Amino acid sequence: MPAGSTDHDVIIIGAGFAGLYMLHRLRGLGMAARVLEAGGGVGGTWYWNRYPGARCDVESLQYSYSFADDLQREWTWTERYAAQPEILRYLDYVADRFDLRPDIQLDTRVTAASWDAPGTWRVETGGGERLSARYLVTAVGCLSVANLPGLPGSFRGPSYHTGRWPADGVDLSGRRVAVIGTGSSGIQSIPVIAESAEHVTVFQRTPNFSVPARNGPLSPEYEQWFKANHQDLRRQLRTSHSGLLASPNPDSALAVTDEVRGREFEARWERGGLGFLGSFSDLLVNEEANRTAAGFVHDKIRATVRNPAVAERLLPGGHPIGSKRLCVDTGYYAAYNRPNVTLADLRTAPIRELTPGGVRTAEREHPVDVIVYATGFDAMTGPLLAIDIRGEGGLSLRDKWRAGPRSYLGLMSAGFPNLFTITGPGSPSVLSNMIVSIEQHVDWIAECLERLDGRVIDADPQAEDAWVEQVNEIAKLTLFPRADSWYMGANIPGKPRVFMPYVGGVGVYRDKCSEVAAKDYQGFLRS
Ligand code: N01
Repeated sequence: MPAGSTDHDVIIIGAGFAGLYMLHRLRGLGMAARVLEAGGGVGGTWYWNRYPGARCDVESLQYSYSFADDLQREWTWTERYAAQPEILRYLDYVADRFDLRPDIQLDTRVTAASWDAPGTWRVETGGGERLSARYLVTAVGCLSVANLPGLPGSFRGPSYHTGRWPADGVDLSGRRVAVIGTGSSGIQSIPVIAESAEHVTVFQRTPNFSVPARNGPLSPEYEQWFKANHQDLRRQLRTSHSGLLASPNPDSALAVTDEVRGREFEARWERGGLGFLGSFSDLLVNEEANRTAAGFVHDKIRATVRNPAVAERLLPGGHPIGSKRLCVDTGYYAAYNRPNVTLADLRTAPIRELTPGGVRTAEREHPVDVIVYATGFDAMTGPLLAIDIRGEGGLSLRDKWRAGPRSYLGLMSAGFPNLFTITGPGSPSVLSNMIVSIEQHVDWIAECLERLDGRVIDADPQAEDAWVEQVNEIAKLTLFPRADSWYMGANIPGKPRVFMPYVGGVGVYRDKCSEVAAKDYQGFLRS
């Protein structure tokens, strides 16, 4: 299809896993696509999150593209869980391997996009460039807008957010470091920073559940087996609940004896990783079942942390395990046995202000040289709403989503024709192996564009309403809404409290999307 009166057929925003694959697929269809990327390189989340200890919590062989047999044969991962530099090398390799770079424009932040009827998206960049395309695809990631808490006072030393870590690294050796936040980023970075820092003070507002990764070198035998069975394993990932090979146990935690339950938890704790939540089928839907898993982790924390008072302060209590993203760590709890790690519990002594030389809580001043903000992201909607997106009749996405995101299948939002949102709110996205979800969305969008053959598509508002209701209804059947999590928008002051991802599972969701396409895009309007 020729670009016609627009500069490009498609503009893709973002050059992470999603944007790179989208570009590759569109090239295969003969479409003229341009990727606009804010960063100075490709990689998306893996370009920005370079903090010490940054590592994927999904196993490397599963957290990789499946679309090209050659690619998966050629690439060798070194560890069970890949560290950030290795994933970034992989994405750079992919960009070169498929010759994607000529169509990727780096250092280009999209600031606005508006629909110009009957069929053009007009896109503006921070550098003042104006581009147009018939279709717009966002590949902006779910966790790419950093949340900085804006504490009162001022600190004279350097401070860094984990998700905006300087590309040339930061030398923290011999420094007194404050780490604010104990989500996945804090929990991964604290033990690594503690190895070289003079002192680490951890400012914890909410204790989090974490399970051991049991990371290590990837065994050549396992890799060979995975590659030999690539097709079948990838099919299993695509049809599973979470996009992971986690072998979920179909039994209820309450239907077995204490001994059997303990053995199952222990086996999964020893194996390491997110599969712990698959110990029993009802951990995320039944509070009593959930408490058994939480109690098991509490015992592990008590057994690991030598100072009983510190151990008690590390016990997560206010939310069911798994209702906030489960953390996967290497040596997190044991780090509190080090003489150079101190826990500052913000529940008993909140942060009052930053001082020139440190952080003052209600209790005392903690002198530090560097502050690391591991304070998370304005998740899921943040990256989309950071762009001033305007659809039919100037409708602003910020206005439409004021009370929470509304989309059909997480793929399109009614009133914003020809705009596709890869892993948008209302799709499994962050509750799944992101690569499985990204590939599914990219394939669905590519097929849709091919079949549209230049026509305009929009979500039917009725189909959207029904989908939003379904997303909410399924979430209510689970324990997820019980937590003040970023899934709920609860970490950002003023953000509407709505459970944003689709919790029904990637297999069920994939079937639904395929069925919609097979029924001639049921629930979408074309003109
Ligand atoms: O962010 P978070 P993250 N004062 O929002 C605290 C993915 N990820 O960057 O819970 C003091 O989870 C906040 O406290 P509270 C993964 O999906 C993946 O760690 O709001 N503290 C919390 O402890 C993950 O879930 C990997 O009370 C403040 C922390 O900061 C997601 O990214 C690695 C505060 C933020 O935790 C986000 O993780 C890393 C304040 N004013 C991340 N404001 C992988 O392994 C916030 N906090 C792939």
